Amino acid sequence: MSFEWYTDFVNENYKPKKSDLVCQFYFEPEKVSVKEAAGRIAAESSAGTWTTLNRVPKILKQVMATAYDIRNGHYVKVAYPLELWDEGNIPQLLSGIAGNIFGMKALKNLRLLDVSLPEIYLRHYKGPRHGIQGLRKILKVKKRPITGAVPKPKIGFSASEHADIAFETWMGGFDLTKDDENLTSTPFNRFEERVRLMTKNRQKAEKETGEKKSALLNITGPVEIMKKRAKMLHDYGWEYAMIDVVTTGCAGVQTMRDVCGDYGLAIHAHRAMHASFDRNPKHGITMLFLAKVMRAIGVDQIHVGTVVGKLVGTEQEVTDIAAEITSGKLNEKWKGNEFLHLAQNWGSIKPVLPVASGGVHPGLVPEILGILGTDIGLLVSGGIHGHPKGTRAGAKAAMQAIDAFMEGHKLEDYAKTHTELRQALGKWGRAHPE
Ligand code: CAP
Ligand code: MG
Repeated sequence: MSFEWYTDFVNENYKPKKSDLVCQFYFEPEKVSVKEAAGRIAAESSAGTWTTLNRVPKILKQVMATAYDIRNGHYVKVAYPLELWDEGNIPQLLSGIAGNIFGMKALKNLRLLDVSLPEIYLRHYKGPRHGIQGLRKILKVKKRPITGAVPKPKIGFSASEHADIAFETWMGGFDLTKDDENLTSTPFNRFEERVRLMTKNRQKAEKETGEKKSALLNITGPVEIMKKRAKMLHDYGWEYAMIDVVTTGCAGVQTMRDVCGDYGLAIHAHRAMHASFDRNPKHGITMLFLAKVMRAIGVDQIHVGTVVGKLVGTEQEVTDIAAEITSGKLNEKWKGNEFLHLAQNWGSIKPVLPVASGGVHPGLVPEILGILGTDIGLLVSGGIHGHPKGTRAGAKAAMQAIDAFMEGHKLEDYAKTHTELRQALGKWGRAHPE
């Protein structure tokens, strides 16, 4: 049974205002018409509900979203008036455009593909504190990918073992070491002790290599704890803080953008739990959308995928996310009937460094850099610690693979004169860990 006013939220020829925030959805109606399904999406994510009402606000028309540009019976844009939004409040935005609508019985599937944030809305967000150029300045790395590694296995080492593995990673030529997403402060590896020991080992590695070294130490936790941990990182001279941005939630990340910003700390965004809502191609929220929200909030680097490694993400998805977080301006893009992204003008919001990680080893470096370019962060973790000669040799092998790519050499040729790389190829070849 169709309900009276859902289709009041549909105007197929609507021309969005400059101040409208626009979302692109994919949807599959269940027992209602395409038009009514589109109307329900716009209504239930703005001012509507399932029945007519006796009393409505005077400004109702001003706060009603409009569904328009319906394509192939499955794609619809929804334009949201600016009046709907609490400036600078991402949780409120998500409660609107990514809230109840995913649970409507009238839809078999619903996927939020992308959002276009108007300048007048975006101006309430800080964006990255440092951005790509700022990170390169911190690490004194001009052109090649910024490299990093997580001690593996991901958890179980004591703070001093962790700091020793970090030292080996730095001595192998890497810029960064990183805590794993599930390592914060455990009985066998307390955050505070880890920070102290890492600080000592960093100084030693910088002295011995003459290179700048840093680390992505995981401060994830309740906000007050994150604030304390960020202060400690600042007090011990670190340049980054790592946050599991999905499990922390946007409110926590927004608060920590302010706190870390005041300390001059760059934010490394790990996206653990993202695949629980972005993997199903017909339902949920895309990683592209999540990455855009995190750019607006202001993380400095975020995981985007590798295409060829152990975790999901097609070449189209991964390269579109990378383009979205690094570009100043993008135009709307469809590939045939397939929607890719909405137009977006990022204005003065800095670019975010795309991070490729997950099953990476030296043999995969040419493919990944071939797909994503070299202006990325490259995390090679199991892929260095699993090297036949250990962590330091593994890091050297990965750096050699990067040099080979930067200088235009074929990996196998370069390996003839570079032992560690030859040993790595001996173990993994160019295998795609799946
Ligand atoms: C990679 C990793 C990262 C994933 C995250 C892991 O380790 O530390 O958390 O890359 O996924 O725990 O699996 P390996 P994504 O290099 O040893 O595989 O980058 O897709 O967000
Ligand atoms: Mg991990």
